[in-house]
Amino acid sequence: MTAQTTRAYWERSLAQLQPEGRLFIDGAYQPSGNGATFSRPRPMDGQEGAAIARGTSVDIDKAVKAARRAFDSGVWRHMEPAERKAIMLRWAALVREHAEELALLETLDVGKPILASLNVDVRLCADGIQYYAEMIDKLYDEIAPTGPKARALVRKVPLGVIGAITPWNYPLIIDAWKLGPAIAAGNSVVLKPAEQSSLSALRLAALAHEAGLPAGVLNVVTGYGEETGKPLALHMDVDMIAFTGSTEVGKLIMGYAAQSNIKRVALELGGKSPIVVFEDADLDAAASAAAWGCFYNAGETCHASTRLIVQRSVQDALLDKIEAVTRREIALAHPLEPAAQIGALIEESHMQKVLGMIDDGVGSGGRRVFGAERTLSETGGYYISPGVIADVTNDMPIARNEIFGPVLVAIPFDSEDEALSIANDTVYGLAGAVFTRDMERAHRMSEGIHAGTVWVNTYDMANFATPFGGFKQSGSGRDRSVHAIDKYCDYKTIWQQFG
Ligand code: TXE
Repeated sequence: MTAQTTRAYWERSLAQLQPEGRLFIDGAYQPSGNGATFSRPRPMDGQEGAAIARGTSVDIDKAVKAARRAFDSGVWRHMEPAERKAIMLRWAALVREHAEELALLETLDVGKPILASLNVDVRLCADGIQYYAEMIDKLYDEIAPTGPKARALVRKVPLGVIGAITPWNYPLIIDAWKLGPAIAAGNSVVLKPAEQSSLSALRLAALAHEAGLPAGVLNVVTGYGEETGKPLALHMDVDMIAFTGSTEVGKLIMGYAAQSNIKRVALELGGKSPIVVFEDADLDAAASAAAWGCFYNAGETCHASTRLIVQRSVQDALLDKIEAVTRREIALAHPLEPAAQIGALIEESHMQKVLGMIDDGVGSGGRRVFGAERTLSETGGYYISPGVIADVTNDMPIARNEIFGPVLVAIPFDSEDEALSIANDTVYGLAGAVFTRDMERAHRMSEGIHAGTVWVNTYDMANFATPFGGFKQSGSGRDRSVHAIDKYCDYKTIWQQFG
């Protein structure tokens, strides 16, 4: 490897980077049908970013046709499983080979620290593709119990053309969560990345092609949600939409599916995840988990630990420890600074929205314990310091709405029943955590918190073997794990009569 430890190294690498902004359809880069492009300010410094093709319904239609052709031809789904696996493994290897380039593209688009992009986002993207590659030659179909004169084969078959609509907070990781299982199962995909983060998706598709994925199996159409995501979700020849994004747009996606061809829909949406800390907990561990759980990725994480529900007797001690951990460990800096632990927010309008929510919280009786203020404005970028607002009640907007910034709210409680009821008093159900040394209480609370993932005395542990997704308005369907394959397949029964 190289001198990844200096900012100058990354500045030089960035200066040499030539991002590709055209669409990727049917195995080749191409401009949008009408030649239009768009660009946006870079989160790290507000300078104008790369020109990106501004797709429309015409481009979506072209990409869907290419995907359908590839699917119908059987060029991918009927290829020998061992060969398909080898291609996807090569793809994962190419992602690792191009790790620095992909990390720079990600940091350029999202404003996250370069070493986080490199060591977390790119790594998990490659790991995700590899995980599903390795499943390809290990999936068996079933034979149903029948009488001796007949045989019923229960085949798990790919759905066809999948539309994947992804967000900007973890573009490479979430793309891999969708593309890995969808493509491993034999489908073709049209990927519509968020307009804020197109670059890594385009490069990912080109690398897939370089690895040997046949043309048309993976297509990328960049552009705005209304202009590309909507026609994709309304398309009559798309069999499923796999979406990660806001609950608001998730509801629209369900509507589009209903208005068009009843395509399947899998949704991974917002969260307002509770982290419940009892007075008998290891407060140092709880403080570290609460701070990192909420502030990592500048709080732009759907399962961030945004509501600290803390037993009143230890509230002050815990808040002191959270402040100390944050100041000691969670350095906010320019994303090309290797020491940065968190970087910029995605765009100015989002930063203003987060600042507005903080003001509203403080104006409605919340107390700013530390941070939660605009900072580094001289860079031209969009930075908010990680911080805590205490004395919050669960009915305040700052406790109910997803902030998607580095802001933790603290809500005190007195009894276990009250803690559980506050934890579950949310429209979301993505994740949650409990900190206590009493294992019976840990068991009761982890069963009681209504969320797709509950952590006990930790936060944000994950690997590809564990499903990820939510209950309630956090969505439906699961990413990651062997189960994710299921949502990109359906069962088909074939009866054979003998004699
Ligand atoms: O999300 P959108 P935004 C939450 C978070 C954030 C808020 C808004 O609270 O502050 O959502 O973010 C595409 N038809 N999350 O506005 O709009 C869009 O182009 C079809 C949580 O960026 O939901 C992008 O590709 N597609 C979340 C994707 O939807 C449409 C991650 C997500 O964008 C569309 C991101 C339409 N009408 C935001 N409108 C998480 N679960 O992690 C937009 N899109």
